[in-house]
Amino acid sequence: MPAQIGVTGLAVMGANLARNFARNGYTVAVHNRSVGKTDALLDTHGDEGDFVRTESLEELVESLETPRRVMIMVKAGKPVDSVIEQLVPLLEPGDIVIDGGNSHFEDTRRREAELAKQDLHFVGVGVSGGEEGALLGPSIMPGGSKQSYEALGPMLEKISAKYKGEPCCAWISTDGAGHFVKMVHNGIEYADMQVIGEAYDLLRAGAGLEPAEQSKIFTEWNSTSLASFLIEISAEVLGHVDAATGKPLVDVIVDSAGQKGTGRWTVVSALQLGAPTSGIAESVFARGLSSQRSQRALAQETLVGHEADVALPENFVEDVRQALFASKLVSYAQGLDMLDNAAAEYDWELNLAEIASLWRAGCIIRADLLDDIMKAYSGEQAPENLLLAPAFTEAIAEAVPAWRRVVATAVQLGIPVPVFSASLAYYDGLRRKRLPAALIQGQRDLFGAHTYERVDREGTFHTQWSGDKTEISAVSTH
Ligand code: NBP
Repeated sequence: MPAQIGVTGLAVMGANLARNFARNGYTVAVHNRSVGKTDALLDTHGDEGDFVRTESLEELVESLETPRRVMIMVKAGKPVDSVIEQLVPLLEPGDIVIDGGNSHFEDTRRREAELAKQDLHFVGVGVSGGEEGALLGPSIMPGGSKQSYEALGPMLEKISAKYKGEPCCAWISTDGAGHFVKMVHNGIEYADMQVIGEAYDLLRAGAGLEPAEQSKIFTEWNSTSLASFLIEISAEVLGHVDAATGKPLVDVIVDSAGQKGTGRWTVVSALQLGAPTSGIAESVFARGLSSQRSQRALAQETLVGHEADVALPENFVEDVRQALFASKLVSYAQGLDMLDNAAAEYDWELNLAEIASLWRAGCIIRADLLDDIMKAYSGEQAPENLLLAPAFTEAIAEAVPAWRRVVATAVQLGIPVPVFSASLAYYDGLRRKRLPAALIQGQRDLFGAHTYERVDREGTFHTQWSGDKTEISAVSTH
């Protein structure tokens, strides 16, 4: 019997996705550049379903039913182009090439356009959930043509995570939209992890709570509006004791956070789109700063803190929980707003309610909150910003007093809270009646004749700063 899908690239993600397809009843042809990984997969898990062992891309393609579905799960970047180059001459019009790796969405746009010229579908698929998700059910964000989704979607939906029985997989939009949405998911993930880290730091350095005590607090928080996978695993990490030293594991881990690049991509893209994602950006910068170990070592000896000796607010732990919740909401608001910006720029039809629904299970940012976010965008009139959806306007308003207390206390104590404070600044910036941008427009007009608009009249104006300072109507050069 011909195989229904082929997977090439059988490192951890590819092998687990192949097993997931097989466990769900599909016949899966498997291939890896070096045959050892293929044999290792089949030796260990070959009895989990119907696999077809292949040693070359020719064999892989020959083993598939038409239209062929070939999923590439190799390292992102040049290896993907190399595999595509080898695959294309073997395929026929209508076949579907799927890239399930963490490719940059611009690469996906380029590849989709190139393959479309040869009547081949190229589908960039965002897959979230790590190794375990790939095996047990990830959150899946496919882009590419709608037509390709008809042939591929049901299979992806079947292997995806389920939230109350609903698949966490749906067609996102054309070309690179799936990889773009996955990238923004990762940006939100960075911010989500950082705000949890800031809460931990405040409770440790501010309130003197040991990791084991904090583990219990995080477990309690996991039954509040913060309930999420990341809070759950934070409780687990904080509760873990290092076998070698008997110390909390978190105390023996070097405080320098790594990154593979998707957070950075999100920020670069946000800057290009002009989308204000300050919380996400600060979370990427915070990882960068943490890894500047030699500068930090020197600064610890040199830079003065002048921390104030302030008393903690009365209900500090609850205040921190609320500040964490509010900051997290802002990260989601910024990420979703960035998707709106991208939809306009790249001509994608992004359904934010559906995207939030895909993140409710399987992925790293899965959280109870996402069901509420989905509902907020499901009405007739989608809010312009998540924070403007009535339920969230109310929820964040309740947290504001605690949020301000926490940020003010952190500043006094010299505890850095870049995402808590950037998120609060975003919130205030959004709601403020007048922003200092008016002065910036004045400055720009003075040094560069960039013109300005007035609050009381339509049109574009310029003051003749170097002349008699009269105002003239002008053509905008914003
Ligand atoms: P890796 O990213 O470590 O890539 C290893 C695979 O790429 C092996 O199968 C290797 O073949 C193959 N490969 C390389 Br390297 N260069 C190749 C080339 N020129 N031609 C053909 N094959 C080549 O695998 P992974 O960790 O399973 O990740 C796969 C994708 O999934 C990546 O894009 C990654 O970023 C993404 N990912 C996603 C998540 C998630 O949570 N969504 C997690 C982890 C990874 P070989 O065995 O012959 O060397």
